[in-house]
Amino acid sequence: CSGAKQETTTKPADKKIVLGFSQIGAESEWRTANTESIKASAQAAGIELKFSDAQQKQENQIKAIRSFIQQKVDVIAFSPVVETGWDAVLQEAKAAKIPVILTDRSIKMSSGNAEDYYVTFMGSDFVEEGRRAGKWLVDFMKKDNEAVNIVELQGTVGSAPAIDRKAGFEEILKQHANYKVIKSQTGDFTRAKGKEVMESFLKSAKADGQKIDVLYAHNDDMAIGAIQAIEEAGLKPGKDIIIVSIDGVKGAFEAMIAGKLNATIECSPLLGDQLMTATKDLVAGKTLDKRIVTKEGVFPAEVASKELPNRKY
Ligand code: GYE
Repeated sequence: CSGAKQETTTKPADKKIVLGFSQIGAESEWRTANTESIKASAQAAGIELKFSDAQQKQENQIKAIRSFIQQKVDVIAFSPVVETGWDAVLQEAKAAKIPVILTDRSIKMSSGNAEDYYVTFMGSDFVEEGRRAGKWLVDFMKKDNEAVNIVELQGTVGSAPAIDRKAGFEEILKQHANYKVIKSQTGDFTRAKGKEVMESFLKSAKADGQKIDVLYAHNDDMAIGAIQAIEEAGLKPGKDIIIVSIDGVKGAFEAMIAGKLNATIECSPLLGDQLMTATKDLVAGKTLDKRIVTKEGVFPAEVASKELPNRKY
C-alpha cells in the first residue's frame, strides 16, 4: 500500500445533497415556470435547494454565489443574467472546489476559457431560436421584393438570449434584402417594458411616416405587452402588424388563439429534472457533458388551440 489517501466524492447516504441556485428574477412567464420546475424537481429528487432570487441584478447573483461558497454547498448552479462580469466569483468557486453548473444562459470570461469554470451548461440554442423566428417570418410573409418593415423588442442588454436571438434572426434576414429592422430597442424581457417600447415605436414610426409590418420580440411577455400598445393605438395585432416571439408560454398560445400573435418559437424552461440529475451525478463523481441542449419546436397560430392543452408552462 502506497499510503496515499483515497479521495472520495460520494456523500454518506443519510446526508442530503445541498444545491445553491441563483435565479435571475421573475421577469417573465418563462422565468416563473423555470423556478417552479427547479423547486419541484429538487423536492422530488430529495435535494436540499438553497434558492436565491436576484431581481434581475448581477450584483445580487454574485452575492448569492459568494454566500453559497461560504456555506460550502455541494454544487452551485445559476442562470447568469448577463454574459460578462463573472470572472472573480467563478475563480472563488473554483478555489473552493465547488462545481458550478450554468443553466439557461451562458457566460464569457474576460480572460481565460469560460469552460474551465463550469462543469456543464444546460439550456437552449438561442441563435437557432432567432433563425427559426426569421425562417418562420420569411415563409409566412411570402414577400420577395416588397419592403417588409420590422421592429424588434430585444431582451435584457448584454444577456445571452438577447445577443443570440438578434444574431440568429439577422442571419436569415441577410438573405432577404427587402426585410429591414427599422427600430430595435430593449424591453428587458418584461410585459410592462414591451408595452412601453412598442408605444414609442408606434409614435416614432408615425412621425417618420413609416409603416410597421412586423414585430419580432425576443420573448412572449414583451410581445404580449406590445399587443396591448398596438390595440391602444387602434391597430389589430396579428393582422395589421404580424407578430413572432420566443418561449411558447401559455400566454402566447392564448394570444394566438385570440388571433393576436402569429407564431411562437419554443424555448423550454423545464430544466429542473436535468439539473437535479446533473447535481447527483456530480456528487457521485461522474463527468458530465459540457453542453446539454434543450430540444424544442416552432408553433404557428393555426396549431395553437390543438397544442394548448399539452403545454406544461
Ligand atoms: O426567453 C425570457 C426570460 O433566458 C431563455 O429569459 C431565457 C429568457 C426567456 O426572461 O422570457
